[in-house]
Amino acid sequence: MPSARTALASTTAPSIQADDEWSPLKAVIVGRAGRASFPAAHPAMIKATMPTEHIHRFLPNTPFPRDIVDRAEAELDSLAAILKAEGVRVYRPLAGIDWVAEGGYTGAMPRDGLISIRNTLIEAPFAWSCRSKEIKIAYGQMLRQLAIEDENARIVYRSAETFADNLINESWDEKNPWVINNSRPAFDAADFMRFGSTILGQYSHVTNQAGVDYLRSHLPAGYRVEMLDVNDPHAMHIDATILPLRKGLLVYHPYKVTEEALRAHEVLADWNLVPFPFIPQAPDRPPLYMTSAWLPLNALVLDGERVIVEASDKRTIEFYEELGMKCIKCPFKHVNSIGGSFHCATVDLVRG
Ligand code: ABU
Repeated sequence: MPSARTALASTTAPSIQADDEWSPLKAVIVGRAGRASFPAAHPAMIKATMPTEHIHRFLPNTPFPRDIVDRAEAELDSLAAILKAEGVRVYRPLAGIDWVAEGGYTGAMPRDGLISIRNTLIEAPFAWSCRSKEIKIAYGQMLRQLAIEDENARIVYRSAETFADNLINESWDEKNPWVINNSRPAFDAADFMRFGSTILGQYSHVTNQAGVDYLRSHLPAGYRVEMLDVNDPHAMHIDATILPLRKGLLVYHPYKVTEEALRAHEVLADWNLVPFPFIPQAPDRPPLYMTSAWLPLNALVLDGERVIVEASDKRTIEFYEELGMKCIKCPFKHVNSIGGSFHCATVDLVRG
């Protein structure tokens, strides 16, 4: 049986209270890989979003290589230890889940499935049906605990309407750029970034208009979603496209978004917007099965002064240090291999 390990409750601290990406991180979820499996989403969804050279691997009952998953699990444990040492309260999901048997993916990428906005934690209505049980299975016990710890915490679970599965856009082409239609709400939480009362998002192969409307309908009062103009024909997740390092300073992927598009949003109008200065190189191994090489932008900011980065990535460390950040180094290449980096592998619960 999987075992649960959650942080001990504090009777006074909030369990959910965060609405930006840079205020001091006080409590965070760090994922666990479990027996992670290539997600067997609809082939058209895989083709639209995954690296061409790995598309053939995304079949049912296909675990990621055991050595990669074991190392990814150890890297996630190291990240959790680093965060605890930095004074952050860390929550972990159930351990040892067999995602191959579940027909699922992994518990290592909670950012895709959960977004915190003030005291509200919203479960994403995943477009990929193979991910539909991910939060319930790995995080259900934790979410119940968070609600018990803090009577002001509000958790929005997926509604029944979001489980219908006729999302494939059969006429996907240049005029209809997304592989999903608008037949039910769909979004991945990682298609949104929080800037206080403004949340910037993108439409993508996993986020449709009904999903954006659904998110809007569950926001606390005073919060709004604005959609960013992004140039990414394979769009899936905005968290390797823009990275706010602190209030007033944002790094962006210069091939996917322009300074003009960013500055069109009032919340960024007077920010220092800095293009990432070089094309990141994928490591020789392990393979990046599910992402581009732009994971240096998928960093986790602790407080506008400290940021967690891949330990071996000297060029990114130098760049972020030039921008005044202290880089905390953590090896994470095996987590990268199965789907993302520090931002993907975490959900900030309390900041400020
Ligand atoms: N989930 C972040 C991955 C983004 C990218 O592949 O660039």
